[in-house]
Amino acid sequence: MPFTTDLPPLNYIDGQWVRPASTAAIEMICPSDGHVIGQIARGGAEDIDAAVAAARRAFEGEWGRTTATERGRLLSRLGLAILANQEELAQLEANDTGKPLKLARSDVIATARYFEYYGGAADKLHGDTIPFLDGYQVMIVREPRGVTGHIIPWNYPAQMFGRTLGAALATGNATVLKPAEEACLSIVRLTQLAAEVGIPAGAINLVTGYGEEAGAALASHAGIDFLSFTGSPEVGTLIQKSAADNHVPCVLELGGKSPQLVFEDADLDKALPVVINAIIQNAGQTCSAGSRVLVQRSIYEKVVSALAARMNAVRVGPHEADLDCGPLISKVQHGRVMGFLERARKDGIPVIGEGRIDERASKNGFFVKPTLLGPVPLSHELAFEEVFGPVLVVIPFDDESDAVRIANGTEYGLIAGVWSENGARQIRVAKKLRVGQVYVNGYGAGGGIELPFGGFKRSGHGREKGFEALREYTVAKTIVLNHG
Ligand code: TXE
Repeated sequence: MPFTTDLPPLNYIDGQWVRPASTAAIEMICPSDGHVIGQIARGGAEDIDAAVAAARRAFEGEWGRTTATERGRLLSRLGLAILANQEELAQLEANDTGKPLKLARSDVIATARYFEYYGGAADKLHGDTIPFLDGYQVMIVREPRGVTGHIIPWNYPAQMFGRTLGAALATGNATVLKPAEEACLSIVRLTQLAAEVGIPAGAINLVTGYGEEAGAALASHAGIDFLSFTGSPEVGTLIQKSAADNHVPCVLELGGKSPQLVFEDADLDKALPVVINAIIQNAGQTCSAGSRVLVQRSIYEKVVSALAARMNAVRVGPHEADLDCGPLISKVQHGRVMGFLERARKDGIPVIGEGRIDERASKNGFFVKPTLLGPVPLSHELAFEEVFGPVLVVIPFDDESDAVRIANGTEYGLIAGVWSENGARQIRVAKKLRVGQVYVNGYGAGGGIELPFGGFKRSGHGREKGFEALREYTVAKTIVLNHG
């Protein structure tokens, strides 16, 4: 019996589950075999208007009057409710995204962690005082931004819900969320849980639908005070332009072409399994996927043959088979990744390792063989374009400065991994990389709720996760008191 869900194709606005103005629905497809697993509402501009108005009322009403401690308690309760329903959420997530069940399960635990973390952090953000003129007391208080809009992608729907709403709600904002049309059923369920634990009406408003409809309406809405977007650089540019029209600040997280630098003094036994995992996790559909491996020329042959052996052992299959990799999210993304591989073949880029698609994989699923290619010249698109699939490219380098130059040589700058046993080199290189996170002798694709995360250059700006996100979702107000 194929998995289906009876979650209703409704939006959640002002504490009520409501039909979209258009009454239309979008079918949700399981990427493992193409069957329809459920429906979501096809929300549009009218629904976004209603959601923004509800958020404003909540911000000026009951939700706006909650104390930080009360908000923290509600978020902690949501974390516990997620853990109590973790298997149901994981099944929903795996069927909706095609990711292996074990990954869906750890994603759900990470989602709970976001609410645990921000539940605990809610009353720990405090202001400051500044020494000023005689007879004056100056206070800096941190206030919520107000109504925040959130547009998020399909690669980690549940985690994205936790990441973007955890910090916004902890700091007292009222939110409007537009998840991705490709996968967001877990988010519908998480919103139900948020209502069940008592998060007041209007604090979370959910409008599902297409990016060009509901998403564009939210991004250009004059009634919001802040926007958070995770997705492609192309749409990120549109979002920033819309935000600028309304003088609304935004945080953008736009993916990357993250390098993993392997120096000749690296511990290869430690490094190589991590290097491969950093690209096959979630079938490479991770903003921080380690998609370029930069290898010092003196160890190039040794590293490439060891990486090829590991890539050849990677197994791909449907989510329920729980292998190393699942399918890609959609036919569109499948076509996009296959296009990169096809062009690389025509351009004569050698394939040096290739994973295997399991016999249980349906012909209707969006499967791609994880592929290792190299050496890839710096001028080739595979050396600088985000593929967003399980495609790892190898690029040789001569010395430390060459490695840093190549690592920084794309328009992206999200995260990086440095593999070396030389302490001075570790810190020298980490400081020179123009990225938001550097892992030394490790790689943290997608992990680290506590760690500020965000990019340089085309990878976006602003920071999500960790305590830094609490600052992002608040503004400093200066109060000058004349007691002279
Ligand atoms: O992203 P989109 P797509 C990259 C990755 C991938 C490529 C395309 O390289 O191959 O983007 O993926 C909403 N106004 N990343 O097409 O379109 C959309 O509904 C407002 C990296 O899925 O950017 C969804 O909710 N909103 C990435 C969200 O934007 C709009 C994760 C992301 O969709 C809109 C995903 C519009 N005009 C893709 N158009 C990462 N940083 O992790 C779309 N949306």
